[in-house]
Amino acid sequence: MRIDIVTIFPDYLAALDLSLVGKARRAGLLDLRVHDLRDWTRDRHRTVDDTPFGGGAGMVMRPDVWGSALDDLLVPAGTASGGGARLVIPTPSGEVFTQRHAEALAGEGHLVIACGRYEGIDARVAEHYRGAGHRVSELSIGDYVLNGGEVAALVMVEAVGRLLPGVVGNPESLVEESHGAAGLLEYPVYTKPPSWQEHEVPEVLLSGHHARIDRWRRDRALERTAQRRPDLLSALDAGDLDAHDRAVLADAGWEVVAGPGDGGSGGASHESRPAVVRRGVAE
Ligand code: 6GU
Repeated sequence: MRIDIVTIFPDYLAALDLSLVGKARRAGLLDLRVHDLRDWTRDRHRTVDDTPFGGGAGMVMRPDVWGSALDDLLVPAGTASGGGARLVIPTPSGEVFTQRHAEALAGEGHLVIACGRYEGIDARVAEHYRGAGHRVSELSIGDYVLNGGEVAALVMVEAVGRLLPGVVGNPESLVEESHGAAGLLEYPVYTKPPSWQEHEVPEVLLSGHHARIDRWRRDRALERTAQRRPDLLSALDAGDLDAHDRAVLADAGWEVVAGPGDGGSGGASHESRPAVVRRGVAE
C-alpha cells in the first residue's frame, strides 16, 4: 500500500518511522511518503493560507496550493484523471473515523492524506476532486478540536497500517480486540505475577478450562460495554445474543425487547429487529 501525507509540519509525522508502522515501511509492506505542502507554493513567502471570505476568525488554506500538490500526488504520472487514489481529509467536521473506516481504507491501494490547519482547507478542494472522480473521505477522529490534521493522520495511519497483511505478527490478535466484529469492548487481560499488591488474577483464567474462560471473557466484555459504552450495546444485533448474554446484560440493567412494530414473526425487516435497551425503556 502507498500512503502520501501532505502537511506544513512534516516533522510531526516523524513518529511513523517508529514501532509497527516503521517496521512495515522498512519491510516494504507500506510505502509511506511525507510531503511539505510549501513545496507547491510559488511565492517568495511560501504562503499556504489566507483570510476567510465572509469574515471570521483564523485563516483558511488556499485551494490553488492544495490543487497543485494533490494533482501531483493523486494521479500517478502517465495516468488519466480520477480513479486511483482515495483522498482523505482529516477534519473535525468529518464523519467520525471508526474501525470500519480503518478496514475500508486498508483495502485501498493508495491513500493521499491532506492535513489542514483547524480552520480548514477551502471547501472547493474536496468538491473539485470528488467531481474529478476521486473518492474523498472527510474524517474526524472524535468530538474535540485539534490544531491541525497531523495527529489525526497519525491515528489513521496506525489504525490502517496494522490491518495490512503481514504487519501484525499474529493476525489472531486482530480478531477479539475492542471494536472488532462483535461490537463489544475487549475483556480485561492479566499476566504474571498471579498475585500483585493483593490483587489476584481471576481463578478461571488459571483453570485451563477454555470454554469457561471464553464464557468469562464474554461476560466481562458485555459488562464493560454496558458500563462504558452503552451506545455500542444499542447498536448490537440482539440476534447474536444467547440466553447467557441476555442474563449478564439484565444484571447490568439492559434487556432485549421486540423492535418497534414487531408482529412476532421474527422477520428480517428493520422495523421488527429486536433491540437492546436499558431496562424500563419500552422500545
Ligand atoms: Cl481530523 N482535525 C482537527 N483539526 N481536529 C480534530 C480532528 C481532525 N478530529 C477531531 N478533532
